[in-house]
Amino acid sequence: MANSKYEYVKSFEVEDRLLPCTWVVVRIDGRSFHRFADVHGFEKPNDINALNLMNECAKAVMEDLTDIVFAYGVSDEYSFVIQKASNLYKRRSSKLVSVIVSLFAASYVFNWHTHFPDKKLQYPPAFDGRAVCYPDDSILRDYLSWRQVDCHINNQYNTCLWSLIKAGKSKDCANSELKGTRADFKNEMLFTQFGINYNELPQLFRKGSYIYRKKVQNSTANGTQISRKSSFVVTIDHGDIIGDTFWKEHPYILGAEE
Ligand code: DGT
Ligand code: MG
Ligand code: MG
Ligand code: MG
Ligand code: MG
Repeated sequence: MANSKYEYVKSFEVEDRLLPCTWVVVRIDGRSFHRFADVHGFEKPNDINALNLMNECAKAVMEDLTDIVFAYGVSDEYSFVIQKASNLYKRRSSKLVSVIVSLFAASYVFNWHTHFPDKKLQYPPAFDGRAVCYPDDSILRDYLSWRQVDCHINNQYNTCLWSLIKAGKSKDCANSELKGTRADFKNEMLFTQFGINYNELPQLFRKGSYIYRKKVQNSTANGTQISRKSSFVVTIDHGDIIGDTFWKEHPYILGAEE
């Protein structure tokens, strides 16, 4: 049925197609997770179960939306990188963001009980989301580095803060003790006062998590013939993504020739 008299209302819709041929990053972030973490008694500063749940949700999003080539997560946030050439939802920002955010939130509720078998979900969590275009690989790498540096700075600060609080200091007192201090001071404080070697804390806490489609070679023997095929396995890891090493080992993620 074409053209009812009501069709004109479509003209009120705004165009929100993201720039073509650019990396699209959709970042989602837990809404008021400060409160959510308190209500659900998350371990401070890092709750392994909560982080694993975030990772499982991000993996579910990546497995569903194959145009996502990489994801990086820390705390209550996750960034999803959609390949430059993608035409998913005609690159409409509102569609991409709403599908990713709702799939993530639904997965969070769906998978809650496997990570917190003894804790009842007290209320439905929500996530916000936004999409940003980055025009080239180097700026995309800088975006991801920005998030991983943020992870490090926050984790180092929070590790010190909660060590002081667990040792009996008030939150205000612990905050003022740390105010304006440098990284080496914080590492020294953790080591001398609390016997914590910062660099030996789990990579999950210090570096966050990334998910990518790892290329694996499968060899199958058929008589004397050996045929090799490669496939991609969605993989979670917690290493450094600021330096070149990871990207040189997996050049296919950003689409460069091997
Ligand atoms: P927003 O994002 O503006 O709605 O507000 P929040 O409260 O979500 O603030 P945000 O996203 O800047 O900070 C994340 C909060 O989530 C932070 O206050 C502490 C909480 N959080 C995230 N991961 C953990 C965790 O593993 N353990 C604990 N205890 N809290 C966590
Ligand atoms: Mg926020
Ligand atoms: Mg948040
Ligand atoms: Mg956050
Ligand atoms: Mg529809």
